[in-house]
Amino acid sequence: MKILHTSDWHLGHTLYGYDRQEEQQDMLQQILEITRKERPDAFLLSGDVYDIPQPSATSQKMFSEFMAKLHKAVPGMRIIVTAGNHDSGMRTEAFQSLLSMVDIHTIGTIDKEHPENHIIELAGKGFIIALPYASDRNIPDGFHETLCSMVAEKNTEGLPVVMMGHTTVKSADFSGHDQKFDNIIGGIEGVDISTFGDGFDYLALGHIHRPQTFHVKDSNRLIRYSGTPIATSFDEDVSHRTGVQDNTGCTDATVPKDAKETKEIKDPTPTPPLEREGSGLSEHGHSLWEGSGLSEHGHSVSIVEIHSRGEKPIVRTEIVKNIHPLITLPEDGPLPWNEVREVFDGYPSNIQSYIRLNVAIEDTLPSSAYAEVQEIAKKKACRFCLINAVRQEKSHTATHRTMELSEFQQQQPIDILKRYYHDKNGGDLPQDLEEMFLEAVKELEEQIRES
Ligand SMILES: [Mn+2]
Repeated sequence: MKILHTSDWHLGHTLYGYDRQEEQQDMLQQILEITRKERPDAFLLSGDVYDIPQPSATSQKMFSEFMAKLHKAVPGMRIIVTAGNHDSGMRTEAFQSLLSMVDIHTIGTIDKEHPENHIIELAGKGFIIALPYASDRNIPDGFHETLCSMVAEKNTEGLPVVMMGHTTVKSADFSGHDQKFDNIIGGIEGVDISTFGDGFDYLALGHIHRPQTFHVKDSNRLIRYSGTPIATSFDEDVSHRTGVQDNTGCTDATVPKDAKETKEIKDPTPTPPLEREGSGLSEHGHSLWEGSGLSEHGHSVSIVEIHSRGEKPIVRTEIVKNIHPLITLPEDGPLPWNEVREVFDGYPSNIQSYIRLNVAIEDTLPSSAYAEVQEIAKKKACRFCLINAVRQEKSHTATHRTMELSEFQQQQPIDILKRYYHDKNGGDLPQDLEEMFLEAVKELEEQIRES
């Protein structure tokens, strides 16, 4: 069985108020061409089709026209679309009866009464278990295992089994993820891999925008996030962070030919205090997966081939390029305002990219900075988005060290905030912020008790 795995399209997404329709149409066109070339048996879209639960008519039209093209391009191919946390589950299913006539399955909600509705059989090829995003309490205990055993019963020929989901798995790498909009993702740690049971060969996940693979220990099973085909935030610069040497597939024009590991830039997006390590340990201390074995070359869709049940899936990526790349200047990290202004002034005027400027400051940004930047932007084709003021590390000694999971679990939320604030700003958390935070936590706890 050959599948194309993608997720997190976020159709209708705007970046700092700029419309991205043109890029999204181009992204879809590239995915169409890849599909035409690869001719998979199934096309899997693992959630976050749209950016918001009530997408505009334009976004919906973009999606439905694309589905029609996809179906026409490879007529026998199954298309399976599940809802992500950005989608409305009910809306995802609105046209299901009609779409199923052309082998398009849209699954938006958990069907406890009819679990068989989550199973799609590709005769003689394999099985797909399709699960949308759902909060823990909407998924009955052991639901994944029930589905796996239903499939196992039918699967007398030993065909491959693929599961789809939209969630956070433990130890996933969040870097670049815009958590402002995704704070309801099953806790900071996410779901233990064992939750999914062992009745699948490949788990096609959506939700985390950074592509990554987990190898389930002592088995051939793979769990993978395909990642976003085009970035939804400046921090989703996949190729930068992986330090890929061969960058032929880079989508981001800031990556030089001899791309090397760039240091992490301090940004306003929170990163989780847990840092990913070489292996993930479950609560019981045994390793559930081993580190990623697949190198990542920028934003892409994944092509997966599995020959039979129990055999190791073969994964490769097909690059998707963004016609309007997201660029952070200066390339080598923040500089003082005067220098950044010069860098921006010297940026080619004909590149239609999005621009973020990283400015190193000691106290505050010069008040004239925005006016000056607007003036420069007027002469250029690029879309200026923001100035990211990065406070210079003063003499403070950051508590920058990895915390053990057990240690982290013993921390109070306020301690985590204090640590985070200190790492970010080099000082102590102001009293008023502390009070505000404690009050919010208290309110939340009351709400949880009442519900
Ligand atoms: Mn997403």
